[in-house]
Amino acid sequence: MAAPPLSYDEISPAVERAVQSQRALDIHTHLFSPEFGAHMLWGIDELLNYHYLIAETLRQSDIGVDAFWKMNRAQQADHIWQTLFIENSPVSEACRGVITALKTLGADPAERDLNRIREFFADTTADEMIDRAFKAANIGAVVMTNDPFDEEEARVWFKGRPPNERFLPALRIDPLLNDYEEQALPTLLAQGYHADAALSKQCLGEIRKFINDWIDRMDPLYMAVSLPPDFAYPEESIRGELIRQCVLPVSYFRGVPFALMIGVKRQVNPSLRMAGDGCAKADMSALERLCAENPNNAFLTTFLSRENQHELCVAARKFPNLLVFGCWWFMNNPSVVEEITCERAELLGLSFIPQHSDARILEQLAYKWPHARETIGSVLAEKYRGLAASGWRVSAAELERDVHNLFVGNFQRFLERAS
Ligand code: RAT
Ligand code: ZN
Repeated sequence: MAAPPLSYDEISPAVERAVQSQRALDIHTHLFSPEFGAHMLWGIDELLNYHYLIAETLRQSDIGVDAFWKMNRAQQADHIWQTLFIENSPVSEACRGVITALKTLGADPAERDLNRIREFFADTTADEMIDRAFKAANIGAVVMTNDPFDEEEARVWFKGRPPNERFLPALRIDPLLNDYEEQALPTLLAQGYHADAALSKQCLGEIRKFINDWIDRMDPLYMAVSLPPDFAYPEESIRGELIRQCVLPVSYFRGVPFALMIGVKRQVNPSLRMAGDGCAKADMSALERLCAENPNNAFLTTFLSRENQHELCVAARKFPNLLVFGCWWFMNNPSVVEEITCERAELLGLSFIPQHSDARILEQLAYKWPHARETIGSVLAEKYRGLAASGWRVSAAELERDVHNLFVGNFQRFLERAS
């Protein structure tokens, strides 16, 4: 017998329960497992030194950029804390995130005593913090961002795939597609591939082999690239050629989806280093052409500009081989997440992935997921209440099914179909 439908008043608490209790798969982060040594970032000083917070600090503090970069990590953390949390109220999303993370993980942010908070972190091992952060976020696994062009990281992979079921690989190929001659070519040569600057026929074969070899080595869930707002496709450029002749065929034959993260303007202010990137509206037709010309390829995508979000939903309606994911970076603010999630639900039903964390520092999981669940839960509750008002009542089991699909199932099915 079918489960009884929920009454109107039961809908919101039932959605809340389903959203809170569903274990998520975090499909894009910059986290690393302990096997990657110093790549794994965790602890209070790292949490404060998040590049989102560095940009905010340098707007408010009297010291200049150069003086900031001359400080050591702990001094920088002190300065960020003093500027953003003591001399001002920490209302930005990235600041509030630190507060939520501290509270969720068991430190007391209300005391405002950074040294006491440091003591709390000093008593915890990395493995314990992984357990705590994953539990606080209610996630089963995170997908890393794995760069075969990073020498130190590559060294870990050459020793063999770390057998860690909570940290899953994604093959990131930004240097290949965004800076072929300066960044990718030297690495290709150093790793023994007969590549050249002219992209000869032999070179293209070698690059396909490079991608294939790294897929063998990593067994990644997908391969990914971040792209500028002026990304065009097709295009007579190194990037255009490499996508057409190398990435798309390998992605198709190996059944490894290609993720395009579009709209980042790298280094708008280089003096801010990693905090110096910006964003702008991109041309949706590049993605539309990719999907239309390659109906048997699987594409994941997210855009960085708010101005692209509505047309992205419209594009996704046209292409079953396109799966939209997350509210990326500058989009990951409650007001924008609410707007985008609403827009997606209205145009795509439940056939999207509402969020990934993009966490760089382990403890960020303990705020990014709770914040995301809060907003996604309230948008979904409103949608189900609207349905009820129109005469359709869902059961608790149906709600759980839907939330499972959003947080895990849609991605898993997409990967299965691609493979
Ligand atoms: O969100 C971020 O931390 C950015 O710095 C980027 O790393 C971005 O998410 C990316 O994947 O390029
Ligand atoms: Zn990212």
